[in-house]
Amino acid sequence: MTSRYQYKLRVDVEDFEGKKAYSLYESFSVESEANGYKLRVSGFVNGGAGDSMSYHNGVKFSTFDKDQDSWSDNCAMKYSLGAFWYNNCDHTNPTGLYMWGKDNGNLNIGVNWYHWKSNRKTLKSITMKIRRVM
Ligand SMILES: [Ca+2]
Repeated sequence: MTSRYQYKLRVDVEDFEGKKAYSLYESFSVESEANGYKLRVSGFVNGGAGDSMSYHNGVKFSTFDKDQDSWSDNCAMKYSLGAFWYNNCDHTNPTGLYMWGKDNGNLNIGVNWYHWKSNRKTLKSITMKIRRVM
């Protein structure tokens, strides 16, 4: 998918109090459909948000109807309610529910970035941008 060139990833996070931070990853790629769109992300640089993506490195992409996560159950359907590179299950959930800053309950259903605001606090936005480097 992105294997022909090399890319870096920038993630911007924002909470409902207007605070912002970011994280950079010097290398980002996604493997082919045959490999389950496995995520390759490395080279973390801290822009204040902390590293909540490395936990997702090396896992396949999961959706409600395609469980490729590391949990015995289905993260997308039973825990995070999104679609992402779920492991067991997530440190960030950018496609989770928009909850206007309300806390997640015992699940992780909202938009969150664990290493910035914990997995309880839901965020206003998480923006992921990639840029070709080679
Ligand atoms: Ca599973």
